[in-house]
Amino acid sequence: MIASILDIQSEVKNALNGGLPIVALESTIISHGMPYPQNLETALQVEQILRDYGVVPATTAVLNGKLKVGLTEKELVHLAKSGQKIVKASRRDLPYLLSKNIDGATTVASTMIAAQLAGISIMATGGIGGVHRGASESFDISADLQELAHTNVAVVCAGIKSVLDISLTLEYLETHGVPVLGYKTSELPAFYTQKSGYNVTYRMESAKEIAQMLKVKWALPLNGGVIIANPIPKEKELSFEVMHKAIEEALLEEQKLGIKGKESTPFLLGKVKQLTSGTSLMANIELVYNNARVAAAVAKEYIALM
Ligand code: PSU
Ligand code: MN
Repeated sequence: MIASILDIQSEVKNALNGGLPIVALESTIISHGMPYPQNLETALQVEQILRDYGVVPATTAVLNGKLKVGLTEKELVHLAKSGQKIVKASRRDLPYLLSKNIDGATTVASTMIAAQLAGISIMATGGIGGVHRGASESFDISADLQELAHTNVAVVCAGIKSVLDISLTLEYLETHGVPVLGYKTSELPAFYTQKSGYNVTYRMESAKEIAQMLKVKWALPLNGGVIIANPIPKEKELSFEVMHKAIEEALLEEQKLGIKGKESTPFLLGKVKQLTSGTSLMANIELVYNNARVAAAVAKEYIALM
């Protein structure tokens, strides 16, 4: 049954059979996280960065009734050009979209699901979803966190965006046994900035150390994901004050407009981009590239231990 739903592209299949390193990539960031054509350029460039490191990219999406692992350039163009018209597909959306033949862009949660089904242990993204500010009223907690609680995929990201409640997100992750590793940092990065004011669970100095820890975790097996927080490069980061102001303004606007649920994250990202006159988009692109590099290194070290 699964074989008729899961569609692993031949390059990825060959890599799996040959024991080559693979990194999974999400597609909500393409359809909902960035405007066209920057989204397409970024999606293609991330794949290229992985290839330059000798790692096979596996971008995931729901297309034509299949959960696809590894996309063609044509499929990436489709996701990039269709933008918001493509359904943002998290865990709850997968069965509906797949049974109805409706295309969907995978979030971190559904990318982890696809990756685990395919046998891929590492994925890269920009930022993960988390506990939203005001969650005690709205109950808005991203399904990404539940997925991290039980699906065995390590997610390289640039930390936790301060549109979210970083403190509550870290508490949630602790409760569910999800380690938050800092790649060469003791402080959790906050997406656009290197600093957040919060500590990671453990600082790691190398991809090898991280790979060794992943191996031990899943050997036990302690099921669930791991966050590998990789700070945006110093020269690319945005000013904390400018970001703080833009985020506060975006949150106010969101409240005024009554935007909730799955529209929240794309709205906040778009608004922040508008308020920072596009510099946040440039930073977002750079941090994704940076995450691809670390994910590539971890994937190579991890496969070497298998
Ligand atoms: N953060 C970003 N850009 C994104 C997302 C998060 O900076 O595009 C996307 C990811 O796909 C993430 C999803 O998994 O938003 C989380 O959405 P929600 O909060 O609705 O679960
Ligand atoms: Mn949500």
